[in-house]
Amino acid sequence: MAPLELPSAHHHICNDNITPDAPDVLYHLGLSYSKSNCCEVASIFGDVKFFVCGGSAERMKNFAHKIAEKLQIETPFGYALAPIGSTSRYVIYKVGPVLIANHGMGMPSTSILLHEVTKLLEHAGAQNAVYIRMGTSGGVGVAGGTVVVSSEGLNHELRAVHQIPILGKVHERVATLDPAIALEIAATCEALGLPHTIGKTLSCDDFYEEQGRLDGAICEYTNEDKMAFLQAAYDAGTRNIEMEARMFAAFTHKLNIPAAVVCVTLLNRLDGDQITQPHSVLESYDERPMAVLLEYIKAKTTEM
Ligand code: R2B
Ligand code: URA
Repeated sequence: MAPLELPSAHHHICNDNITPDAPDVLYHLGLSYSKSNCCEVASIFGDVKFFVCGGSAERMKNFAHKIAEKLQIETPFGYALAPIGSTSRYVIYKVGPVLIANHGMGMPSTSILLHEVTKLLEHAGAQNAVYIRMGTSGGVGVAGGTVVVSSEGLNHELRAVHQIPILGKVHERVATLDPAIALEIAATCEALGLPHTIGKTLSCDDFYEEQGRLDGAICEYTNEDKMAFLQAAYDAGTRNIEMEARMFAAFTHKLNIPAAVVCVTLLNRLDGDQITQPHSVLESYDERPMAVLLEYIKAKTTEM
C-alpha cells in the first residue's frame, strides 16, 4: 500500500514539536488532528485562502452567510450553514476558501484562536492564507463610521511592539501589518465610497481605564489627562483604539502570514466616551468592514 501522503512542510508555524506525526488537540476549537484523520482535515481545510475573524459570534455568523451569497457557494440541499467543532468558546464557519471565526474580546482570547487556527491550517496543508481581523473601534480624530485600516498595532507607549512574558522573560515582537494589503483594502473602501483611512491602531487590555475613558467604574485621571494622551496618540499617527490589533499583528508578522486589520469607528474619542448612537446607526457602521471584505475577497478569489 502506498504511504499516506502527509501535508506539506510547515511554513507558517514556528514550533518543532508540531509535526505531521504528532497528534494535536485543538482544545478550544473542539477539533483534533492525528495521522488517522489527516486526510479529512486536509480535505476540509486544505483550500483555505482567507481567515477572517472578529469579536462577536453573531457578526461572524452573519458574515459567513454574506460571503456564501457573495461567492455563490451553496450548501448541499437540506443543509444550512453550520459552525464546525465546539461552539462553547468560538464559532467557526468554512465557506469555500474562507474560514470565519469569532475571537471574543481582547488579546488573550484572540491569541488562543490564532494559535489553534494556524496549527489547523498547517495540519491541513493550507498555503499562504491571508488573515484579516474585522471589528469595531473608537476613532481618534476621525468621525464615527470611518473604516480604519491598520498599518500597525501600538502599545501604551505608542510603540509598534507586542510584549509577551514567556517563562519569566518578556519577549518583544514587531506588531506591523502588510502595507500592500492595507492599500488594496483602502482602495476597496474608496471604490465603495466609504469614509476610510490607513492609520495606526492602539490596542488596550480594557475598554474603560486603558482606553482613557472617563465613564468606567473607576477613573483616577482628569479630562485634561485623557485629552493630552489622545492628542499625543493622534500626533503619533493613531487613528483608532481597540483591543486586539497589536497581538494579531505581532503573531502574523512573526509567522510571515499576510494580514490586515479593518475596523470601523463607532465614535470619535476626541468628542466623548459613551456609545450613544441609535442601534440602526451602529448596525450600519458594523456592516462597513463586512462590505469592504466581501468586495475584497470576491475580487481576490476571482483573480485566483
Ligand atoms: C472592539 O470592540 C470590543 C470592545 O467593545 C473589543 O473586542 C474591540 O477590540
Ligand atoms: N471598541 C473599543 O475597544 N473601543 C471603542 O471605543 C469602541 C469599540
